Amino acid sequence: MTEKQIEYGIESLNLEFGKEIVNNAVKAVEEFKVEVPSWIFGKFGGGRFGDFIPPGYARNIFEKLDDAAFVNKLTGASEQIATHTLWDFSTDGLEGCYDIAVEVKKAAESRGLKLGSINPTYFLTGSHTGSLSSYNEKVRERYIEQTILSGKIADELSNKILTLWLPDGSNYPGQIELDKLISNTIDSLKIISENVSNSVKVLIEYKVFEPGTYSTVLADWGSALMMAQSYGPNAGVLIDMGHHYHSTNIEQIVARLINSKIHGGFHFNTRYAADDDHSVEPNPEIARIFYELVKGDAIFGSNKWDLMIDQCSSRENRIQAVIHSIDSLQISLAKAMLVDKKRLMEYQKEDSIILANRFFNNALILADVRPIVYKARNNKKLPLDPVEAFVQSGYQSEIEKERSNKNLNPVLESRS
Ligand code: RM4
Ligand code: MN
Ligand code: MN
Repeated sequence: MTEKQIEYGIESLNLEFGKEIVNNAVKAVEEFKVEVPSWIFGKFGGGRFGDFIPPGYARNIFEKLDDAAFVNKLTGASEQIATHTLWDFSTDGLEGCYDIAVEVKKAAESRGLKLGSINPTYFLTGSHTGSLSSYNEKVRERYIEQTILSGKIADELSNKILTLWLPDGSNYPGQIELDKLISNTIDSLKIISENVSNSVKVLIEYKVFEPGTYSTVLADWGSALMMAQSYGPNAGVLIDMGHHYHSTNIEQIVARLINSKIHGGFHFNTRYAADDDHSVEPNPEIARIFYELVKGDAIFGSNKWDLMIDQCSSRENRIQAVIHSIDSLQISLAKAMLVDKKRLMEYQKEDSIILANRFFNNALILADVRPIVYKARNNKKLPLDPVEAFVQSGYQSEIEKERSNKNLNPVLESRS
């Protein structure tokens, strides 16, 4: 879009939605921040793509920080980077190390970044019997210890948010008592809450399935909430887009948690691809989720949720993929900002179902909000199209060259 097109676009949106609403949408996009995951930049590949390894992948946390800093430079929206304890703060993938986290914090700051949410890693070597739910006490102890350390890192070095995702569950009916897995998890969380500072917010993630599983311990938002309640008042629920049945109404879960004043967080990725594989695309569902987040004051306000991109697909260019996600989130936010709630409520009061639906979708689906997003970027002197700016920058060929030459300490090589 040219400057002229942006201005005409804004004028036409002003005429349709009102100047104030459009201005607020521009401001919201300018201020919007989302965390990016360190693991998107790493090797994380394999699966059905065989041994495909993304060219120029970051080999350790410091190279991941370099990539994240470049993404932030182009988008101005992602100064916080989420980390995984055993991928990013460990020399052996078995134990976390506080001193490495201190070093990583410094390295992040020197690149204009901050550490975001800290994710204890429950799914690497030794997790085949689960983590916090394991019937093997030694295994439970090991993961409890890692979580307490992650809590300390969150408290002292990051944004004081600890996000827990457990792969725990069972593969066959009868393999293990379902209620035992639940009570083991509750017991582990109690020990963790006694040893993690109250200033740390703990967000518990759920996932309805894992390939090959018969049961997952934390299958849905209700299970996550139960666990959060057993942890204490600092805990809440973390929604991950890709962790649901296709038919789940995710925006309703957002509304429910906000309405009940439960601490919340959101991992953005794609719905149709199971799990956290793909980039966020601008679509009606994401726009509706943003409508709930905006309405509930969860993006900027006092009830701020922890918003993070969680994706790790390996076939596409991963830096482009994460920038694409940020772009899609900004578009969805702009759409949500266009809904005039007062007028919508009038239709609702009159029980004009179709009119309410058309009015809602006019903003969330039909409006072309690119002029809003571009104007926000213009105001911040950022490239209008950050994916294109990445392509033009030559960064990809630079990292491909540099990262194939340098000798790295194999211990610090990304294990992702
Ligand atoms: C899990 C979950 C977690 C993420 C890991 C990598 O499926 O979504 O949030 O940290 O993947
Ligand atoms: Mn997630
Ligand atoms: Mn996931």
